Amino acid sequence: MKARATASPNIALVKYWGKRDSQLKLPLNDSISVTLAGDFQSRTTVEFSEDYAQDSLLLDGVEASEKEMQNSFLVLDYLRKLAAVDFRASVVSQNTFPKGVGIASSSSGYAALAAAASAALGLKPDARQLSIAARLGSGSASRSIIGGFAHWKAGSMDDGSDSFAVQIADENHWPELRIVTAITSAEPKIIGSTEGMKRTVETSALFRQRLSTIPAKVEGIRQAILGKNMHSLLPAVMAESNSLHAVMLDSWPPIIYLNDTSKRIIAAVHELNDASGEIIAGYTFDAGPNAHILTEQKYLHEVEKAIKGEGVKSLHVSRPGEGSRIL
Ligand code: 2P0
Repeated sequence: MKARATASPNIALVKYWGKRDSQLKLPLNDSISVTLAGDFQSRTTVEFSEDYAQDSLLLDGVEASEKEMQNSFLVLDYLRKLAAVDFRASVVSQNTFPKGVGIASSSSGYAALAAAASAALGLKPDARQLSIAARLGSGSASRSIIGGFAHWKAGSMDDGSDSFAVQIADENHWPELRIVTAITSAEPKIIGSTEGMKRTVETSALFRQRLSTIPAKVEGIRQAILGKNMHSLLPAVMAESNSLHAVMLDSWPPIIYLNDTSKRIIAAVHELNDASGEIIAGYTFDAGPNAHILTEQKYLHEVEKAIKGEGVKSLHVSRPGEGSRIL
């Protein structure tokens, strides 16, 4: 009972930040993302056996932390119940991310785990079930099951059965789209996402206001993706990223992920758009200082030139990619 799967990270265009159930990782709002192709992948092998006394998890050759074990256990147990078996699992996961790039691997990691474990158990889950299983490991992993553009619906059920990601458009829908990741720091996070979003929900008054803006943003960004409309997508994506970092700053104690280079990139993108007389680039930042800049292939050179410079350690170019798959 052994299988191997791969999944890639996704970049949120409408952000997930705040839970209504921390155990089941149910979000307070819908989110939208693009799954990346290329360099960044998690490859995971899962083997179930009656010989194993307990679950074990090796990440890039290192034994997983207690937190990672707990989250993986939630994924494995959900699938064991579906398959009606009680075997323990050995999980070995490797990231193909270039070393020290400071890219979070939880979205790809738990998506690959859910896909490999389902296959090892002989399950044939649909995308909904796979997305739910991945979500139990890490919220954002629910979206890495899906190729191209994903919409994770928050749902309203207490058991999370209606909280999963669906596809807006596949990875071939917008072949000219590029996501340029500018690495500005490879330092570990000052505060993890799980803790950070909890702090925001508990202390930020601005967060309530943010939630009220999400439904219109989700619809606007969904339509912009379907219409491949850079001019409506990019301003909405930048404003959404700024809204996320505003509620982080409004938390107490404040959460500040952006560094001076991140802020310089924000200014450089606005200057580039002003100088071009149209919107050709749009930034978005997650729980860290690295920038993800959306553009199209024909503007790639200009965008790279504009954001390169002091503090940018490396640039990685991706395009929309496939969802999780069995190897
Ligand atoms: C996102 N982030 O939508 C947002 C934007 C970070 C900022 O999803 O607690 O690692 O494991 O569910 O999925 C990071 O949160 O958090 C995240 P948990 P996760 O991509």
